[in-house]
Amino acid sequence: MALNLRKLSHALGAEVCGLDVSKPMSEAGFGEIYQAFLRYNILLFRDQNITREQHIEFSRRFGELDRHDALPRDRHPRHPEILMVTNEPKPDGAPSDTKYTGRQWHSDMSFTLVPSLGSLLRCLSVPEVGGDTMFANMYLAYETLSDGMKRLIAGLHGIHLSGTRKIANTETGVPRAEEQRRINPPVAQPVVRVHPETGRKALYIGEKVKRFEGMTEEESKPLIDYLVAHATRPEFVYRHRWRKDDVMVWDNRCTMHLALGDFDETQLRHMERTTVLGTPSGRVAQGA
Ligand SMILES: O=C(O)CCC(=O)C(=O)O
Repeated sequence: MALNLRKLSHALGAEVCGLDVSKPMSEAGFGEIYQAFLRYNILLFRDQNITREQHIEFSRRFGELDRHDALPRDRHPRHPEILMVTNEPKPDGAPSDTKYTGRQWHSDMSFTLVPSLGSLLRCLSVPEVGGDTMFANMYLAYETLSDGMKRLIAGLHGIHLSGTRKIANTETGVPRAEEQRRINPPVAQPVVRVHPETGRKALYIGEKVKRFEGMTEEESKPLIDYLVAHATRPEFVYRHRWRKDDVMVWDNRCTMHLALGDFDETQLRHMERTTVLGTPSGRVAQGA
């Protein structure tokens, strides 16, 4: 199978044109997709009118799926492999628990000891305008730092928090962020990660990083802010405008992403995500 690829931006991303992900695919055929995934870091498949089961089945080709025990409130009640990302209010009219998912630059599950290999997001409904997702190439972010900065961050670990959302659990009144941190204590991750498959170094940082291990928040903040601003310079970023039935897969080991909240909240934005388990990384943070 020769893949028909179209680049999405200079920094990262490719569209795989004319492929139906629900159709049977040989090992060799999927191997080509996986090589493109490693090369372009995000892949887009358009016009995938698929079921949840087909979404899960295709995702399993990338590896074992997370059942989202770290985010129990956000998963689909009958399909634990699917994480809801929706602003659709609950049947009683309360706001969706996942209304603000992804509103900070992050890499999925970085606040766990098994951060994700990759995520596959399926678009079921988008607002008339806005609600795009931005992706940043963290290889380029690392490689374009000065040698001095590379030396400075080489041994650093960032403390990643699971939730910073202010929305409260409507049953208990406990803020979501507090609830999530009870399940997921803060985790220290290396600021520079070696991609386990490509061997390339990538910056592993984001807006869920509270401070560096062994340093105060005050001391850490300027450097965290600098690294996030550097990594999200326009030349390292792709901005995706969603269409219904888009499926996007991204490599969490060398990208980070941000869901933009720039749309009319009365309009439905409904996405569903599967999360592929990665390799162990990091350690539970001490004294966080
Ligand atoms: O809704 C989006 O565009 C991205 C969601 C997100 O950040 C995530 O699933 O981690």
